[in-house]
Amino acid sequence: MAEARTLDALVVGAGFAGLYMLIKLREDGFSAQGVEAGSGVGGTWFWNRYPGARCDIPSLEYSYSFDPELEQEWDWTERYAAQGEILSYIEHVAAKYDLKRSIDFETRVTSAVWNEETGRWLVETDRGKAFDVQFLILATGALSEPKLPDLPNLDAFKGPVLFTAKWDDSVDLKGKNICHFGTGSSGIQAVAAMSDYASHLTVFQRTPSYAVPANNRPLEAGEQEAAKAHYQEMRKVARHSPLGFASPPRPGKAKEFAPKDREQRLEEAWNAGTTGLLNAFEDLLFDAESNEQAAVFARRKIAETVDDPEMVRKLTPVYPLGSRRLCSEIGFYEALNKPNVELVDVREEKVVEITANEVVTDQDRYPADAITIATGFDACTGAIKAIELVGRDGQRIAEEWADGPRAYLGLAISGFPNLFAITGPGSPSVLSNVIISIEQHVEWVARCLTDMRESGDTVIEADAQAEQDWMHHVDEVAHMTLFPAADSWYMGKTRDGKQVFMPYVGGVGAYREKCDQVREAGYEGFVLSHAPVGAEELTPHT
Ligand code: FAD
Ligand code: N01
Repeated sequence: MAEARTLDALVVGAGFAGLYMLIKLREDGFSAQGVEAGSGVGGTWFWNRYPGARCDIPSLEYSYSFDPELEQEWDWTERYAAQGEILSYIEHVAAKYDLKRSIDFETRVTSAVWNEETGRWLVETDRGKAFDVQFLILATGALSEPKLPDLPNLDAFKGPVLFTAKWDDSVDLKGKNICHFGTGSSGIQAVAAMSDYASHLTVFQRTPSYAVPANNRPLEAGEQEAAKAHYQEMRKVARHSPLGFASPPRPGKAKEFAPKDREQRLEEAWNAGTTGLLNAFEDLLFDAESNEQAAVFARRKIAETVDDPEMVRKLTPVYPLGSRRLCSEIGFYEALNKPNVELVDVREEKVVEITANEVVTDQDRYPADAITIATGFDACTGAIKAIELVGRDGQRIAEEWADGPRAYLGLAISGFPNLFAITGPGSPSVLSNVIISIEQHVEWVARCLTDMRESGDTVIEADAQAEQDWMHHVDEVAHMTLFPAADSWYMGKTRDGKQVFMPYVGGVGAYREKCDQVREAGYEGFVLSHAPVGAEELTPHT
């Protein structure tokens, strides 16, 4: 191993989170370096180049808010930006702030070990580079570690196998017979796009999604200018809203509306784009009866769009609307009406084997020139657990989190001092406009580091009891909603198969206030010390 480079901070990941963290650290005068497994910046938007990929939060909101000049100089072309445009935006930010010179690309952090003697992390990479840093900041993404499907004998397949989460856009799928797996947000977008050019497309679905038409369109003349004129007010509303959007849920409980009025409001919300539907009434994620009324509406929309009743049956979800991630679609249901597209429900028709050129089920054989896979991510914890992370007393993160993740405020982990997880488990992260949540975390961490520099504290660590109380609160709040009613990737699993809800559903605004209060109270629930000493000598700041 090469000699370790000494720095104040190492930032792992160069997506929206890592880039902003680097900007803040530089601005605040810390020596910092970024490390990124990919060959470029962008994170999600670098890797997920599959056809149809785009965001489902309006582009004017799914963008950084920290730099008013950036807000004014960047123009979006569509209401919901496509992957390529978001990547160009991130590239623009990296160039504007001259960030690439501070990032090691094509370099993966493989291990990080806390050194009790020095109060620092020794970080190693797959390129033989090492870093000796005071602070380790994991901007590794909540949706960056792909989950591979359990397809028997996939290695035997001779054609291309493409994963949406690591898409190789040099492979031409036009005119090909494609077998596709997975119908979550990524799969739905990819299926709609591929149906236009595949000679045949067989879609293997395990769990149907609720998908709402994106109603994407080019931004109209004057629309962007109007938003830019009051951008900061819009961002302020988003920062203090439940989900990080500029338009919060409409007041009123669905079940208390007369059927005709309820229907009208749902119709308006349906036509407003994906984020509109769950905002149609204030109680859709809390009240089973209200939710079912909206779910019946969404199921009827599927039945009205898809021609074949047998397909409608397979496509109709039975779990509460929004308890799994609501998807955004542009032509997905219409794609299933095309003569070149068929749908297989793998719960009814089990995949038993992949051969050199087919997918074989217990009922049929499906020829394939290519296989495409959108089976999701090891969400919220996967990228962190993939690092050999060793904290105090040899504690290993994979072992510590085997019964579900624990992190105080979703930011810091007891036993792992001077380490911060941007949008970690226990924070609003994936249940919000993620960029709003990223900015809040990055600014909090940067402030914490400057506070420590001023106070002379060199080590900060989450207090175990505060962490336990926080995770209890995360669980309690989740169980006040309908989220736990479905089996979804929001849930982590314990060793004995119990489910643990990972993101914080208490709201972006309330969470921000809590983090600010913690800081104002002298980092309540953290343990700070002036020197690299053993845990038993530290004084809790409670
Ligand atoms: P990422 O963008 O995931 O970046 C993390 C980076 O860390 C990756 O580049 C990865 O290579 C790198 N990394 C991880 N581990 C290591 C390691 N050990 N060593 C080196 N590098 C490492 N959110 C929304 O709010 N709205 C949307 O519309 C939306 N659309 C999405 C669409 C798709 C297809 C996906 C997958 C996610 C979407 N999300 C959306 C969530 C999205 O992930 C976040 O909005 C945001 O881009 C996350 O940024 P990040 O920097 O936190 O993480
Ligand atoms: O992943 P997913 P994703 N055969 O986990 C199924 C964001 N995002 O990449 O649930 C057939 O949602 C699996 O079934 P089950 C967004 O936050 C946003 O699509 O395990 N199917 C599931 O249905 C999103 O939620 C956008 O029973 C198999 C599906 O594959 C998150 O990223 C776009 C299977 C995976 O769905 C993840 O989305 C894209 C098998 N063997 C992503 N194994 C926007 O538009 C699993 N499945 C904003």
